[in-house]
Amino acid sequence: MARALARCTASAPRSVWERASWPAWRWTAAVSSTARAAAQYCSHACSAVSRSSSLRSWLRSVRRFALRKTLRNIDLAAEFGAATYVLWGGREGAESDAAKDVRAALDRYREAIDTIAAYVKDRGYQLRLALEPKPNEPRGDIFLPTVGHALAFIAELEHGDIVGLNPETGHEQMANPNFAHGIAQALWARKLFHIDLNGQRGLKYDQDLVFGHGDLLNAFVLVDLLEHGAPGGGSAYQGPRHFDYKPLRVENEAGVWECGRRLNHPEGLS
Ligand SMILES: [Mn+2]
Repeated sequence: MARALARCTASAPRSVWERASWPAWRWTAAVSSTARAAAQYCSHACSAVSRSSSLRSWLRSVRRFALRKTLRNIDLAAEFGAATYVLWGGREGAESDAAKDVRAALDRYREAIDTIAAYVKDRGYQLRLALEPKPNEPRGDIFLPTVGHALAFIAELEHGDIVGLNPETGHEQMANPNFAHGIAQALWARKLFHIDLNGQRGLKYDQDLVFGHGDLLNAFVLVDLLEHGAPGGGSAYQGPRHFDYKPLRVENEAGVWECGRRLNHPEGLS
């Protein structure tokens, strides 16, 4: 089963790609410890048929292919005991403003997400879906570019009760809104299902730096918000804290794991 999951993500970018060679025990440990299944859109991102888009494709055959692949991946996520299924729509966008009818694209995406959510409910899976917004890269412009756009989209869903957000620090800061404010609004809407913490230095490509790099003051306020509910006080977030960053040590696989170990035990940094 682990090999099947590895195959599903074998075409994924960056660190997910590197995980394709993991043994079964490491897959199981990684998925269960982060309570996160491999993001389905990662598995579509490099597929030739998804070049223009997948769940929002103009071609019904591509949409059906993407949906079937996603539902198989949902089955795997449930089998691994994942609590959250992240959807990052990396290929869902455009380079030309006149190329696509955005309203039709949103109709198709709504139909796809509602179908996936209904499937999760029908099968009795204890899974929630978490959309991960990003403004651009790999597409010139990606649909649902920010936390605010995604929240507005979720409000239009039939099964929006199990659909929420997985915001990523760098993705928001690539578009320059205040990340801590966006997270506060997601909490306010009870839609913060998962969070990807990393670092970004302003308006440029997706840097995936270590959390705290870039806007350190905003990172401080964010931690205060998540852990202490500041400035109102009280615990504000009980969900997973996921560090989605590019490891600094990539000389070999051991270096990647050492980087993660030191993030969890910063007192051991030297
Ligand atoms: Mn992410």
